[in-house]
Amino acid sequence: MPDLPALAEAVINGNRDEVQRLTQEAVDEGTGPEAIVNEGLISGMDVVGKKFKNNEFYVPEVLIAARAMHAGMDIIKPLLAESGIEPRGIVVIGTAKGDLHDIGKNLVAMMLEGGGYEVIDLEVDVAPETFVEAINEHSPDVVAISALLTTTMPAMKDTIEALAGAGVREQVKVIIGGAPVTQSYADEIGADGYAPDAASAVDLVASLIA
Ligand code: B1M
Repeated sequence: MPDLPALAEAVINGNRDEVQRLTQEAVDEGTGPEAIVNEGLISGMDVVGKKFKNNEFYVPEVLIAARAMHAGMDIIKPLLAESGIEPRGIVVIGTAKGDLHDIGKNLVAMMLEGGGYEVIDLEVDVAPETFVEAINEHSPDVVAISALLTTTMPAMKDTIEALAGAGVREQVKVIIGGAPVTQSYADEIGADGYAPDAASAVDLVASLIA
């Protein structure tokens, strides 16, 4: 029997070698990739997200757990592709134009990947037209924009307007976040949602594309 609870525990503890070993063991024993992802890797990241929300875990622990989760995903990804299992959704993410802060955005991206979503990361300083191009290229369910500067928050509004101008606004849900961002700002600029932290962003995406 593959030990998927132990795999989840190894993710929570950020033990990359153990995650690799237990993932490979489960594959060798014939466990389906979906079970390994859902009952091992995602289940572990789920706990990490909850601990982060409750201030039991801080940024370094989340980054280390995400790195461990990725080590398992590297083994599973080719198998998922072969078995034709679809991701829960596709999210295009980036920081707003002019903004170079990427630590929070990376956390959100990693938690989303840990939650079973395919994430297309446009990195930092992403122009509104680049978001439009990414929608046309990847057909995502959600566009996620992060901003850490009050001066780059207006670029989130510009992005939403650019999506509308290009006729793709109705194809996607737009979520925003970052330290200076609020729910009322999201309402003001017509975003579909706001999340205060990375774990809440995963819940938000799930609720928006359910
Ligand atoms: Co900058 N910086 N910085 N900085 N920096 C801040 C943000 C600042 C608050 C510092 C300060 O003055 N006290 C201030 C902004 C003031 C403001 O506008 N209100 C500031 C400034 C002014 C600047 C520069 C202008 C400084 C200068 O050059 N004069 C400059 C701007 C560069 C640019 O972007 N164009 C600048 C540069 C930098 C560094 C490059 C040195 C570095 C960034 C390195 C990097 O990201 N690779 C940096 C850093 C590290 C910070 C602080 C110290 C930390 C930010 C961080 O990573 N936090 C920050 C001060 C502080 O916060 N103590 C500061 C940890 C991260 C996990 O949190 O990003 O909030 P956060 O993400 C959270 C949530 O917000 C949420 O989830 C995450 C985890 O739960 N979240 C989302 C984030 N994105 C989300 C998206 C979502 C949902 C949730 O959905 C889409």
